[in-house]
Amino acid sequence: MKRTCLSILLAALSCFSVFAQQKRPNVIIIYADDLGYGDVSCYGAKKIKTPHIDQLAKNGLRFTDAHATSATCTPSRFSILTGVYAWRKKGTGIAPGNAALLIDTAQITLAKIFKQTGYTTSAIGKWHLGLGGKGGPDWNGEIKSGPQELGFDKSYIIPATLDRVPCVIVDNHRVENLDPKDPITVDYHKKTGDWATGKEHPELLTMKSSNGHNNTIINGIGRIGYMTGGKAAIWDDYTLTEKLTSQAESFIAKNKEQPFFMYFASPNIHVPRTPNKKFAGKSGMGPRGDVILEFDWSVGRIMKTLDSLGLTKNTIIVLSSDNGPVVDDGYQDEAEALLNGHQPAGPLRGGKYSAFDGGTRVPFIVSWPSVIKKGTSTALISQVDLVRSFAVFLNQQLNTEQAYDSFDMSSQLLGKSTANRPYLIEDAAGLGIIEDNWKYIEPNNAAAYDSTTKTELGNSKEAQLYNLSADLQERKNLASQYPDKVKSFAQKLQQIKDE
Ligand code: NG6
Ligand code: CA
Repeated sequence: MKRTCLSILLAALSCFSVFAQQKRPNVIIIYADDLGYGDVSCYGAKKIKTPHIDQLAKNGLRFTDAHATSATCTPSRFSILTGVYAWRKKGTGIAPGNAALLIDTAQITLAKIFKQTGYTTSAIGKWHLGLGGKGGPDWNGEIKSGPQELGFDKSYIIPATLDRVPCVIVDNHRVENLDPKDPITVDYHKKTGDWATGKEHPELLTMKSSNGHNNTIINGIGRIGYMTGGKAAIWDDYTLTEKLTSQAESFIAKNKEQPFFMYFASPNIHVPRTPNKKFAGKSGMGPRGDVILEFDWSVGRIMKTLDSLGLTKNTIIVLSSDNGPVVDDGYQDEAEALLNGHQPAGPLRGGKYSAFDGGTRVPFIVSWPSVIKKGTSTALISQVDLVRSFAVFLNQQLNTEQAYDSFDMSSQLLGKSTANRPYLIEDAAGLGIIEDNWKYIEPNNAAAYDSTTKTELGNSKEAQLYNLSADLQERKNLASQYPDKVKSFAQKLQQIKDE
């Protein structure tokens, strides 16, 4: 379903009046990694306090039914930046650290929308969308294509995840602090060089694996993938958040006079969880809780920077997460033992990797103090909608082929409407679709339960149908009672896949 020209025109006109009155707002997306619906206090967490995120919510709009497009990272990031579902393109699952760039540089992106309108744009933090052309990046040369070829004027990124090699920062097109005499080699199939692996030398580990994570040891932590070289370029796990946050602060300060767009993708709260000493032991929930505090702190730092520069009122902040929560994601960090009754997915079933709502329904807060009325919004909305919504907001024309899956939800983002998205797709092992508070999960052969992460994955060989208004927990499969609904959902899903 595509939006009509009329609706685009109307929305553009309504936003134009907002613009006419003031300078174009700065826009910051703060994107957490694996932060669950129940992990922050403004979404009901009782065992942990996230004062800065809560303050953002208090002065902004807190969405209760907002979704990442996928229950894992790479596909959600693909969608938030392109407005297209990742499952339409092969090879967009969780990417290895040496993957080639997954987004076509000809594609429209969120960054391009802003850049074309004269914004200065940056990507800071976790990337995990591949880098370089076919064959992957040249870590020792110019790393191209990447964020800068997708509309970001500046990028300062970790290539993949905290647990994937290479554990280095890529500053624009180059690895930061790389000594040319000590080149980097990365391999995801076999050992390269003589650096110890977790498998061979578990005695060298400061954080033990609970599953996988037994390839090259970097800073005492076994990672996924093998690397050697680039010693001077290797990040420090315990100060990485601080470093990335400082970059974000500098970018804001440098661009205080002109509109800017910043995609700040925090590596928190993904594994390995290595809180700075300021937060270690502070949550009482072990490293997982401590890195939630660290994430909240970095949100606070960004808010304080805006405040000190007088930018708070005219800056839109969108805070969300790339997928739902996971407790044990492959390291022995006591996350489970120290949960103390905390429910990372809040009232939802499942979590990261899951087709149940815990997989994709995530915190989503929008704040723009000079314009958006504070409150909560029940609107069903997807992160894939940001591209078209901001295009409308900035009066940019997109044809229907661009940002294909993105709907204009600008009125909902501005708090002027709580109308639901007509339907919403969730991507885990199979696809799910939500419409009018009914949810259908297509039958698939994947496991129903993952014993390593202890996640209810929501997969079944049978069709599943849930009434989310009466059964938020997705416990009662009503498929056999409503065969017509199942049929029409299955048809609709097929039609969307075929589009
Ligand atoms: C899994 C990893 C997990 C995490 C995930 C990606 C193992 C056993 N598990 O394969 O630790 O890295 O991939 O997470 O290796 S994501 O948030 O980037 O999608
Ligand atoms: Ca993630």
